[in-house]
Amino acid sequence: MHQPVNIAITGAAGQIAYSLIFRIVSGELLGKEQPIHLRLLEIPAAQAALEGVVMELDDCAYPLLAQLYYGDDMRRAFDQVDYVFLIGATPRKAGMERSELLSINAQVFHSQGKILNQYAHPQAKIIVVGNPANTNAYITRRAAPDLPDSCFSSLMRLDHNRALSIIANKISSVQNKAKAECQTNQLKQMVVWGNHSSSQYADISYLTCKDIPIGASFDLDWLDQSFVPAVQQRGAQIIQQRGHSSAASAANAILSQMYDWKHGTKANDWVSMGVISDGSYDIEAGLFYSFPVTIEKGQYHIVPDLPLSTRSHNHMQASLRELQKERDAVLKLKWA
Ligand code: NAX
Repeated sequence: MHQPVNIAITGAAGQIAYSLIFRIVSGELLGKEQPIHLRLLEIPAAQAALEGVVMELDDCAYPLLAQLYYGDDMRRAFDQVDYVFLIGATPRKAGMERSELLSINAQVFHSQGKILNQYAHPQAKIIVVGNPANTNAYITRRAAPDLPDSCFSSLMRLDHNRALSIIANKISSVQNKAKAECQTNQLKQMVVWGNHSSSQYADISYLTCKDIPIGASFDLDWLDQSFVPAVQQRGAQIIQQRGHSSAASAANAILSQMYDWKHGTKANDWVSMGVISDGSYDIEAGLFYSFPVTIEKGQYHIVPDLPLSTRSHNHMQASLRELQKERDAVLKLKWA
């Protein structure tokens, strides 16, 4: 058995956390030999629901759960924390302006960033999930100046997975073959650029299937009129069907993003991840933007020098402009 690691999850009584916590504690993220000190953070109003989640955790009798804190104390939750999942956020309510939501959640992530700065392990891996995820990551990072950029990411893996699945289905339907003929894990080098919003751009320019380039085989009209909007609108479509936003698929994406961040990306492949821009691809440095990244020894690197078509560049700049607007709006807030 290894030394225990500290894992914190905010929004722990929410629907995504309910699909995530049990998978982590069962060993799916760090293996069956890795004991876990788990910290579950919630607002005071959700403590009763959180206790219910904890009762269920007890009932699983997980051998890897070596220690558990649950409550509303950020300092206890983030003390020497190694892996952080910032999921908790205020949802948008009927009649609420997007700017109002941005302002409420900005304050949440600003205060969490400050406490992480003081208490987290200096090499912690922090994934921001609560929306608007990229701007919340920007705020969290800004409030934690003593932690390196490399500690922070925002969740873009759900969008990446959605894009893979749509393409796998498309290939299977065009070839009129069983889905097994094109598994998502045979597709490599998918990119979703930009913001986790409807301005994001799913890009198949570099896509390979069984290591053979296939990007050029898709019809541009289909890409522009069907594929790109389908990925952008998938979240809204799920809300319409289910009456709730994506939860199991979001938890699955969070687990995959952290898993790859810890264990590394596969040969000849990359993943889409919201990371701080270094100015690559004409994206303003300092903003959290989804790039293709490779990961080695726990460190991510933006894939350099991919050729960009004018079409791609235009899409990417549109998403950048949206992120700049969000950033400008939160920087106008008093506390920023
Ligand atoms: P839920 O409303 O089910 O759960 C959110 C939980 O967060 C609630 O229990 C609430 O009490 C708690 N919370 C609120 N403020 C908190 C704070 N300051 N500290 C700790 N906990 C706090 O939402 P859920 O469906 O779990 O979604 C959570 C967030 O993920 C939302 O902001 C949602 O928009 C966002 N998503 C982001 C995705 C991404 O790809 N980046 C995809 C999935 C999801 O839509």
